[in-house]
Amino acid sequence: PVVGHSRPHESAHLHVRGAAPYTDDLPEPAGTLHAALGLSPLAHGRLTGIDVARLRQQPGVVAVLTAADIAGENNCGPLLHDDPILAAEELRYVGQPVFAVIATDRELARRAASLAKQVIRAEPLPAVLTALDAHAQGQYVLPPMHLTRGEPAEQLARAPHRLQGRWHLGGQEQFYLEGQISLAVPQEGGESLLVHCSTQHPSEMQQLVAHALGWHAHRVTVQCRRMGGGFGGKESQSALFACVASLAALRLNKPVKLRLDRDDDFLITGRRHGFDYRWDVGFDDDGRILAADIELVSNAGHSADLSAPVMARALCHFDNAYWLPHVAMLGYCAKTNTQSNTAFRGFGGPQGAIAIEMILDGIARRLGCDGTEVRQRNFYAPGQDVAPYGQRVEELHAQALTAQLLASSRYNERRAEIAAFNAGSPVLKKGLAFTPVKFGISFNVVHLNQAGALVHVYTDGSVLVNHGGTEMGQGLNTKVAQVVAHELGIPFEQVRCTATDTSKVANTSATAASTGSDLNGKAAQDAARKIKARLAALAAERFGCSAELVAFDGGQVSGEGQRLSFQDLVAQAYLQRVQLWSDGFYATPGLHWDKAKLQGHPFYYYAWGGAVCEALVDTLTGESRITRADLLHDVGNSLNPALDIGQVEGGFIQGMGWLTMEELVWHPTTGLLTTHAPSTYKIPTANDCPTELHTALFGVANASDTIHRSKAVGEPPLLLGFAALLAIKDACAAAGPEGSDPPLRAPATAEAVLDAIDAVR
Ligand code: MTE
Ligand code: LUZ
Ligand code: MOS
Repeated sequence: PVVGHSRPHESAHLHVRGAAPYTDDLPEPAGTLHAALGLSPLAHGRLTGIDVARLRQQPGVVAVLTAADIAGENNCGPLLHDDPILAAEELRYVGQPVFAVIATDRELARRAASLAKQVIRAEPLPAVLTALDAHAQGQYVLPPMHLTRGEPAEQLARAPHRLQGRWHLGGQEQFYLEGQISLAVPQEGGESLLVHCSTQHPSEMQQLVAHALGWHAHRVTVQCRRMGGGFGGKESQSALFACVASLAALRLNKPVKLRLDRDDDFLITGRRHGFDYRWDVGFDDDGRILAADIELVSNAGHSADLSAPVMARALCHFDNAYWLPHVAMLGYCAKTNTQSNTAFRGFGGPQGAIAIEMILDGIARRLGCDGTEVRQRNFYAPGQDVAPYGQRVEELHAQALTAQLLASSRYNERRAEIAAFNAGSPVLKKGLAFTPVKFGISFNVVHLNQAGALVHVYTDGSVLVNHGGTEMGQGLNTKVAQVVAHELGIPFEQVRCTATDTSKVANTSATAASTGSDLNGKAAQDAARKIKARLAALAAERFGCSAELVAFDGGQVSGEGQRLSFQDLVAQAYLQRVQLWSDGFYATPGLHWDKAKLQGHPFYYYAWGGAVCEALVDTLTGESRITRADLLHDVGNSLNPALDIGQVEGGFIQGMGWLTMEELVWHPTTGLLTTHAPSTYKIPTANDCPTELHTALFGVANASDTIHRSKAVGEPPLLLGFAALLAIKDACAAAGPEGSDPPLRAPATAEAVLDAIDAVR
């Protein structure tokens, strides 16, 4: 059996040799030109002119593109049409692309583009740089969203205890190792266009490029073999670069490549939304939440992008693993003069769920009891199992998973050991924390939950698969090939996946919401099953048995004591004129969603998890590290445990990085993002990995009929990183008097840790 077994990523041997081609590694067609973007120097302004003549005189410059040169629509926004490709009248943030220079080589293009400040003429306007300022002015990209259940105000008033708070949570840069890039190549004398694009969403790129050109979609093909990471940052925001490269390529009838420098990538594109919270929670003597009232303000940036579904997911994850009988949530997407924030692993889910974790931590400290016990008392349970948005939570794994994790991590014993350590250590303090995860799987926009695949069986018995998903390092192609090999009973090596291509499978959804293998695995299985049924019918004829008795396994096809190799059967099928290729399709069943009321059944199922982290904090310098982490995560029946463990550990470290070290700083008056390179923006390295890291898979089959009863794994483990922040907070608390609740913000940088300790000392 091929499914359920660990095997390396299908390109691992190429990755480690540096031989796997990414978009920038593709051979450049003769005559390829290079584009670079000229960026707005103002956070807000009225654009009055661009000295294009001066740009044209620069060495190597072939053409200059401005908003006026866009034949179709000047928009690359995914939902609302509020995202200009190039600024037209208004400058909206420092870093906004205003013009593109096309030159004979990349360096010359970049040199000319760097004249932006000198050639852009604009009048400055007042800028709004923080979400709270925008909120105070009532400036949003979308109308506010409400989700209410029960009678929160009445129950709050009646609650024996109240906890009120405000909290700020920073955003996060995707920091994909491969930056944004597109190579647009005119075909057939400029009648059609092939775009190689590093994107999670080839179909959307195809649509947006077609709109920008004023073309029908059938003239544009978008291809992506692999990305060097996407993490949500290439779901919508690869579009601007695909559009500029395409507009330039058609204008000049030459291939045009646009590859961003890291600093420009930071300045132009958005990232995870930072959030500001205000909460008011009522609870009983045991720490059970009776009612919660919460306001969430996200920093959307200058345009809507995906801020609406991100906020919807935040609201639908505030409950995390907990029963909230009475709750009122209000979500605002603040419009600021900064990059437009977008998808990032978890898609608002982490920003929703972390709020309840901060609240529960505060409740436990107020009551003087262990945070884990308080959490366990609040878990969804039979009879208390309906999420605020109306969906029943069907698999209640939190209790069993938590019990298993607390035992394997020796949580209770270590609590006592840490208390003893802290009692004897005035400067270095340790902290311990447990947090659970419940993450809803499916796009929270129903129609996006569909996928298609094409499976070709060649006459030598080898198989080529193409599906709508994209490979960004997560191992999707490996899993889909495993599914197809399993279905046809042939060795993994006999199956290959090819580049994602809009001319093969049409109208695909983004590879996002962790649904890649759920959707494309099922679609590919559907295609393989159709071929298998035709082959089984032929084999049944040969064997003189019924088709249901024909089995495909180990490269053999057998029935009634007779057998034939898969390859021989395929060869015979070809001669009998049996169709040896097929399409496949899948649409997730049972989903419905009322987006105005935020009620329905948005998720096919939930993925569960839990983490226990131990932190060591130097209370004099504020430095911290996670010395041990124990992760237990639910992936149903794993399709490939090695890949899944990679996703769990990678997600955890990425979540930990967000909450403990990755800090974004915009200049308070100019609005320039000052942390725009690895020199100033710190992501976790191998050295930040917990000294001791134990990872295990929960191993219970998915109750829902997913592909081989597996579960999506891409995003949920990011939320395991909450335990890192709360372990640091626990260590800070140990620096203060008994029962202190340090106001630790996230990311918990050394400065944040010192501020938190100062506040309780
Ligand atoms: N893993 C790697 N190595 N690189 C990535 O860019 N993106 C994450 C996750 N894991 C990502 C990753 C995000 S944001 C999502 S939504 C899922 O992978 C998408 O892939 P899947 O649906 O196939 O899991
Ligand atoms: N919903 C969601 C979405 O849950 N996850 C996503 O990535 C997404 N992308 C676009 C629109 N809705
Ligand atoms: Mo992932 S944020 O859904 O691309």
